[in-house]
Amino acid sequence: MAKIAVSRSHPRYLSLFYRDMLANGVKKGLTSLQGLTAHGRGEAFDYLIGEKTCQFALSAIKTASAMLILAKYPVLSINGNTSVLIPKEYIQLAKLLDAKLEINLFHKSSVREQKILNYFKHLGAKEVFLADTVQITTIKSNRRKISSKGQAKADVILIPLEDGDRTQALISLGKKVITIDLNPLSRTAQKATITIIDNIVRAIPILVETIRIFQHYPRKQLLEMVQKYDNSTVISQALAHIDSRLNLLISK
Ligand code: PTJ
Repeated sequence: MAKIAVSRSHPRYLSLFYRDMLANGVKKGLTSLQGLTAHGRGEAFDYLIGEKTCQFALSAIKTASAMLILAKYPVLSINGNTSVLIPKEYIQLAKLLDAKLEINLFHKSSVREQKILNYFKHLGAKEVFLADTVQITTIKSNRRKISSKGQAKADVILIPLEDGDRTQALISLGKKVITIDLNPLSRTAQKATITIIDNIVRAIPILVETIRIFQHYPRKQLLEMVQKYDNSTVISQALAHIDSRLNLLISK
């Protein structure tokens, strides 16, 4: 990736850093132009949340870790934004879980698909699947295309940064979907089995560390965590957190 030209002393350094990363991603043909506006929507929600990993996100991350460890065939979905924001940590996660990596683009482009695949291989990913002949017939967009070796066979799928109808369609097919989305109101956030309401750049490293610890836990304990989890509570807690932050600011 190109060097990021932002001074570390800038009060919004991290925000500018990730914007630059995505802008470089567009220049390299990895991220879609639309990915920049999608990131802006995420940033707006990050402001409302307070730009930190909250308790509701940690609770979702813990359950997601348990679910991914218990999964028989976990698949991690990659799009143009995730491919530049946290590629190394994503590959690390796949190795840790022995999970499959699959590229699923919303804005159709076989050239971009191939560039993301090459980039992941260059960073050390062994195998990366592309969408092939399998289609989820209930979906109209490009998200209907999945891999016969990846999501078609998966029992648990991580689908971050997506406000779409794929999550509901995959759940209707009997699969479990974990998402990471700063917007608790997005369709994917609302429909997923587990919604991690946090910035992907903060959430994935915590997910990796939690999985490292939970891998030593007994299966029964992990199963209990998954059974006890209620996603609607987590979404309500995120909305209540935003509401109380705004009320506090209004009363100041
Ligand atoms: O590379 P492609 O063609 O697959 O396109 C990727 C995007 C992200 C452009 C595409 O999937 C898209 O249009 O996404 P949406 O439907 O806008 O959904 C993206 C969701 O991710 C929104 O709900 C954002 O709030 C959220 N989001 C954006 N940046 C982050 C984020 N959530 C967590 N961390 C972020 N950094």
